[in-house]
Amino acid sequence: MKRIITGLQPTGCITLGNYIGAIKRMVEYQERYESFIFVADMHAITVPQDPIMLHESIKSLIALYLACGIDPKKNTIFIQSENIYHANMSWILECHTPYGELGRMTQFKDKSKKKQNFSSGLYTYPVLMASDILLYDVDYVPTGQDQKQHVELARNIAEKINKKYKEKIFKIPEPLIGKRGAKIYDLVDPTKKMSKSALNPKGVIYLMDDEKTIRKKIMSATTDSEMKVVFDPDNKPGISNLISIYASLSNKTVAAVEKKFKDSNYGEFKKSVADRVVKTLIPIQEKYKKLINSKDIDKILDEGRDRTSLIAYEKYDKLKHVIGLYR
Ligand code: ATP
Ligand code: LTN
Repeated sequence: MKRIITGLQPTGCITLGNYIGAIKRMVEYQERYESFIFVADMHAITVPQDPIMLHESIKSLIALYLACGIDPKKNTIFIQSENIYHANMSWILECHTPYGELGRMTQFKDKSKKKQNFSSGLYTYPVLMASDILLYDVDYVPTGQDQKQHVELARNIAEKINKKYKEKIFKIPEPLIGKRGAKIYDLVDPTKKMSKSALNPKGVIYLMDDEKTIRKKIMSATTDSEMKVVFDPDNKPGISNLISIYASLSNKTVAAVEKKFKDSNYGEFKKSVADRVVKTLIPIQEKYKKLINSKDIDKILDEGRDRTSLIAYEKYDKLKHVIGLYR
């Protein structure tokens, strides 16, 4: 079975965009791949975090993974900071990564522009991500388009080290980017990605929003004056986004959704989208409430930490030996 790994950062509240673009895909992949999924808590501290909020978000994200259908029998679920080899190997990888290459990363350029005193961690962030990936000899890395450049950097680092030490230490991973329509946009400004860190919450559906809030946000989503439920992202970004949401949550194609609503007005269509989102999120929220204080989570995380530490130790130790770091 091919192996995959992905992580989400425990920053802010998880959105419908994160669910459709990342978590739901992992639920589908768990049937086909040997899957590793983790909470990228060390990536989260590349920008300032409140310690209490961060602590709460870590466990909350694990409970959400489970509530969304990530099956602990089919996935290895863990917290990045509980496995010491991620940071240890990241240091060795940093020492093999040209300084200039990190400065070219789009995410770094965007995020560093917004802050005056950003941390060095924001700069080396992609190397830690390379470590997350390369420790496990994965075949694929499911992520959004925004993370593709980071996966490419991981490939470059792996190839460089394999070549330098003339040994196949690392498997070269491939990004697994979701298909078109898997990117969800802000409901108020449908030209912008639906994002955890959006300033206006009206455009963002959070996984924990109650039914009334979900309906209100969808019914007031920005559309156009044409009154045709047709997928045309350039000219009708609002309606196209709602079509994507409906298609993804009902596992239908965009064409099938267009056909289903060809005689509907926007009000009727929006109501159906809202029904579909409510039908998806309310059961997740109920499961989440049961899981968040359950002892099962600790057991799953202990197992995840122990299993991944064994695998990661082997790779880290091999690398140390190859580069001469042993007595
Ligand atoms: P931020 O607002 O801080 O940039 P984010 O909402 O983009 O956060 P991340 O933690 O960076 O969230 O992303 C987690 C995963 O969710 C990534 O794989 C990313 O590609 C995916 N994702 C995030 N937003 C969307 C979206 N609007 N549509 C589809 N996938 C998304
Ligand atoms: N950078 C990613 C989170 C992340 C990740 C990874 C994803 C950290 N390490 C390894 C895949 C594989 C993000 O912000 N979405």
